[in-house]
Amino acid sequence: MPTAVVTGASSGIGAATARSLSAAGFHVFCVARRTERIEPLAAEIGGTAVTCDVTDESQVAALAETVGPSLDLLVNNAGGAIGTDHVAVSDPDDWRRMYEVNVVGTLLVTRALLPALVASGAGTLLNLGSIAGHTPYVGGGGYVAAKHGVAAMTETLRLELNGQPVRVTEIAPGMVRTDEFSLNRFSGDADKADSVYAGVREPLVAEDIADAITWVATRPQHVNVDLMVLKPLAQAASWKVHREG
Ligand code: 8X3
Repeated sequence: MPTAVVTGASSGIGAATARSLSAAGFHVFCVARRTERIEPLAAEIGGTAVTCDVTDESQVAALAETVGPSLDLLVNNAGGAIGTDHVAVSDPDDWRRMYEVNVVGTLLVTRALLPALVASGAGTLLNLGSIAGHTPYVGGGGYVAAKHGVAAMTETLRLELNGQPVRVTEIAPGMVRTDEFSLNRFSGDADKADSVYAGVREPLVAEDIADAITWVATRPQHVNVDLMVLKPLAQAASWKVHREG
């Protein structure tokens, strides 16, 4: 049975991806900090729950031990946004935290699991970027900067791994309505989180992205999808969203 690691599996795109990959025949290591979220998910899909903070090197080393010497697919999904402050008034601690979880966390997990992906002889590494990683928007601030970092890291990795049996993909979602992304961005303020999606007829949902990830992962091994950008029909760009009412 092919194996997959999904980080940030406790909610949203990560949880949906774990389910989707399991349905496609993968044994999924569901990775997140919140054990109480990933244990029932792993039980539901017959996977393995691994409690791990991706920004903690020793916890990531323990994750690699649990996964073992060979791995077919790594989905670096853990990440998130904090606030929508303009650059001029941004809190550097917010930027540090966003860089830490989106960029350094992805680096640590990639570094630890890359030998196993290579050892499989047919590995796939898939990073969750964002449209924010390609086009800046007002208030995008540290999130835009961090996701540009993820995009750059993904391209760099593809260059450095050329000749190795590991495919490298970036999935770049636009507006996806998940249980936690906007709530976290606005420190639990449900009204602010809801306003992100106000009047948008049909934002993407986590399952839409999970579908795309599973499609990319199940292409024949010689097919490398470099970048996939997914937005709802109502979103022409991060800053151009059609709202009704
Ligand atoms: C999420 C997309 O537009 O909120 O990565 O930055 S956006």
